[in-house]
Amino acid sequence: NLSLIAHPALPPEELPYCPEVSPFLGGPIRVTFPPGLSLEDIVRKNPLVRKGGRYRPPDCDSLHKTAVIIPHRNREQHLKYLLYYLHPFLQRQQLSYGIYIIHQAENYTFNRAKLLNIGFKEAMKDEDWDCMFFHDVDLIPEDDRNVYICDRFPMHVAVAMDKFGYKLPYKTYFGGVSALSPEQYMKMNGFPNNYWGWGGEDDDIAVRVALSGMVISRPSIQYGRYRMIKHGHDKGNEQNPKRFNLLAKTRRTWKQDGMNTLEYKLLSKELHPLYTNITVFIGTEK
Ligand code: BGN
Repeated sequence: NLSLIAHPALPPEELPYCPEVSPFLGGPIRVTFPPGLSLEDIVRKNPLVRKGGRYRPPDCDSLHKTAVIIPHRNREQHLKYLLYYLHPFLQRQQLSYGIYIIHQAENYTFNRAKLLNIGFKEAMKDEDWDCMFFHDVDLIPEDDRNVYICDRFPMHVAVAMDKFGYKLPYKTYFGGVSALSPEQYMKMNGFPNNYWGWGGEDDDIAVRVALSGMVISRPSIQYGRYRMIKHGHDKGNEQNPKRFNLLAKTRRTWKQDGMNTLEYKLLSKELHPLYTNITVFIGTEK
């Protein structure tokens, strides 16, 4: 019996394509934070996830290859809950995917956008991903019809967050979760490297989308729903007082700052059971 012996080790080329719409989608997700959850529990619940947090559907060839890039420092609890929800969510969507944690070493000021640039670069060394999801660690998606695939234009995905009353806080908001194809990403020279601390880098990214001749695409407000995990103030991520000035100059700076000027020191790349952990030294503000 061919199907018995050949399954599930069939190479993807020999499997039928996955359907346009996954039959496993369940719609709304009730998000809670079970106490005592461990990474081992999550590993046990996701037997098909391979080393480095990689997955492909066992019985069909996925039409999509998505990398999820998560900037990180000192948020282990948040990461655990995100992984707990994200792995089954992406599997129900029948995606081929990989999850990358980009960990900023040392205690200098945090730089979210630069970590995202590094995540893009490192993930593309592994695989020819067709879509990158740039994902804050404290946002849990609440509906699996919010499919993690790219669109014709850079997509702002976290359009309905609980903390903003499930609507956009303002029209050009681009924070939380966004998704770009490698082509879209390179067209805007990636993200800025010079926003140290909290705020403004997402607005800069939105400006870059426009300056590079694109527009923002968004999922439906019914699907792009997120629950934010409550947290106190992060040390080392104070509000950036320069953000207003930086943002006023984006038009003049975006071509000179971004993927073409990205510098960092790769300290380690480890394949954990649920994610690839990339630890980098990114220096500090000059
Ligand atoms: C905005 C921040 C964003 C942040 C949202 C939501 C700035 C720049 C001011 C010109 N932008 O105000 O970075 O994601 O609030 O919290 O601070």
